[in-house]
Amino acid sequence: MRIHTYEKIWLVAAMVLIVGIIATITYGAVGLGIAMIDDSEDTIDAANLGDDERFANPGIEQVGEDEYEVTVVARQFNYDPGTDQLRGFDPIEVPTDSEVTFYVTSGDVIHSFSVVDTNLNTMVVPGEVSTMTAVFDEPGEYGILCNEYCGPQHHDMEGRLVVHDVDEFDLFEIEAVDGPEAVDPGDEAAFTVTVANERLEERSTTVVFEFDEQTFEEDVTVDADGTADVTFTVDTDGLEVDDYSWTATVDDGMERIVEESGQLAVGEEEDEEEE
Ligand SMILES: [Cu+2]
Repeated sequence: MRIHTYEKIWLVAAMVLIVGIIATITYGAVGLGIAMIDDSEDTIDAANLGDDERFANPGIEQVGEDEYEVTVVARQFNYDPGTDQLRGFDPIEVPTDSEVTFYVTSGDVIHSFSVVDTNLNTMVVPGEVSTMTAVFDEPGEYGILCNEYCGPQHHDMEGRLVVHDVDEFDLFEIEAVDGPEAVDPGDEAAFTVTVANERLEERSTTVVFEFDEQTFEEDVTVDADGTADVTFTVDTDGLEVDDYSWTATVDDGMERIVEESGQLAVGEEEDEEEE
């Protein structure tokens, strides 16, 4: 049988197209390493995330020299962390030039976690943990959106991802503030602020302590994954009998607000009783 040359060209072109389509689909499904949520990992109890080891305190953790893990809980209609500070959450903050793995789960219904202008995009299913890894080359800011309809305020479900230069990326926490609850007028009161450095390298920061109208500042260097104490002595001289508030803040250039506050009662002067 004689086949016309044009017919042969069209046959070959059609075969190439078919093979190409199959190859593309196979590569997309297997080659990119995109995993579907499946039964290989245990499910978690979406109704009791407070008891879950990973999701009880969602946030960022440094797990290796250039490796970080971010745990995020999506709920109607916010991301913790992620959603605006006005709604009581911190933004998600990550460093550049590091491998950042996101673990996202839901505390109620199906949501999604989509980082705008990137290819980070996953469904978030109650009971399942969605995992994605990314490396950010440049500092910057991205929006986070939920693109699965999840209820009446679905359109309000958004968040923010802030990428900081890795050299300026600090993870300080105030572990405790130790001080008196009450003093006599005119007495001094000493407050010891315990600062924890959650980076796996030595870091420096400034601790600010405010009491009434007095402001104190002290620089402190904290060992890798360690803590340091800073003591501030406030003077109640000239203060009337009243309750005064104090605030301890760590300024680490990040957007998370690291703060503790409390009250000091400056009481009536009492005669010392000997026992
Ligand atoms: Cu949602």
